[in-house]
Amino acid sequence: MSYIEAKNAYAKYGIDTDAAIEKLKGVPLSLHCWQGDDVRGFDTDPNKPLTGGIQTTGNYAGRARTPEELMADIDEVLKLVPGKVKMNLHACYAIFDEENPWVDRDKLEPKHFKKWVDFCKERGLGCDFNPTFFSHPKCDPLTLSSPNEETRRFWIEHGKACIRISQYLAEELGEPCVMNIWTGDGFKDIPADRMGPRERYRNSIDEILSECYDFSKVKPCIESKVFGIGVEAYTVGSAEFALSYAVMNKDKCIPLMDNGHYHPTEVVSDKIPALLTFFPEIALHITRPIRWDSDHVVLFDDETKEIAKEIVRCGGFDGRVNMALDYFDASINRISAWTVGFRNVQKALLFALLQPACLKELQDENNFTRLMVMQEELKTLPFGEVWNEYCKACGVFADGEWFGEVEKYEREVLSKR
Ligand code: RNT
Ligand code: ZN
Repeated sequence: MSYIEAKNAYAKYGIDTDAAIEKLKGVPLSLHCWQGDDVRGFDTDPNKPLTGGIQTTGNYAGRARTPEELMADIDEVLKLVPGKVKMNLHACYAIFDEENPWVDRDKLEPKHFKKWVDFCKERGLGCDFNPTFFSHPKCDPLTLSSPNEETRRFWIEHGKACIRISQYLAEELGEPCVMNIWTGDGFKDIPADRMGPRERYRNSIDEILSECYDFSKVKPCIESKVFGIGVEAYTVGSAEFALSYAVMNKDKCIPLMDNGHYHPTEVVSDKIPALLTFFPEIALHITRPIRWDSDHVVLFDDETKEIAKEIVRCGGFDGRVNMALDYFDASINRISAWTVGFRNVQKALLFALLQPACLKELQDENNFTRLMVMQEELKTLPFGEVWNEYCKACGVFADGEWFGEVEKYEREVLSKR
């Protein structure tokens, strides 16, 4: 079937495929740099364990070990993904050299990200940012909620440094910078004090956000979590904590939901409209949890499609939803992991843009029978043709064509590392 035939098939339902393609092209999706090196970064010993309750598993060959390798790998991905890409960096990806030697996280400055700014400028990308509150000797294991004042101070200073870096990224690149605050603070076993750490966490975030920034350029987020590996009994930044913080500080920050951070029967697709009823703007980490926050590569699965539908329906394309990927698989080719996940979110968004407006009318008319029939029929319209047309419009390979490039890169570059 050709694109024209597919376009006509959709037109029968009153859906304009050309308009959907046009719309999707302009909406940014953040590409997380940490898929390329298993969340190790460049500022500490690369062989140290990943802490904070997150874990990468697998040791597929070809992990990026230096800024140059990571940038080269990202360039490969940029060739293979359609749509508007934004970079997403963690503070631990600061670049040190002779001119700017290593400093600890509390002393980081914009200049340590100058090479990333150049990288983004050359490719016309905006950039999001994250303080790194894990995998560091100063995690005791708590960070912003530590009872040790020296530890807590260190991490507050890190957070403030990251606000300044985010402001720099936003100004240099001319796109807002979403700066996400997530810590793995919590306990493996039943705590004796649940409120103390939360009060300290709140006070620490207050201090970080007292740093001067322009809220239209720097968008600090508070990401919640239910539990992590080794942090099973208690998480300081729980859902209620993070959401309450965001509600009480609406003029300074926005809530961030990661769809791996809830109980397995909860769905973020339903939480998006709930939050957007009250917040002008929210942020998302799009991932795939299997049984826990396993951070598997995002697939074109039902919940990803449902999340995309809610983003489209609730004004996500008018700047209300900041979208970012967040997963890390070290057991497969990392370029492919990045590419598959990015393409799948784009696919889900395109699929969502191809839902007809009449569905809402059917719901409002209580015509649930027809609504079900329509929703089911839409699933088998010739979506693949529209998707391939979108890839063509973005100048990237269609499905069935891009993987050869990854194999070639693996042969020529990754296998030699
Ligand atoms: C961890 C959180 C957090 C991290 C990244 C690396 O569970 O999802 O967002 O994955 O900051
Ligand atoms: Zn996340």
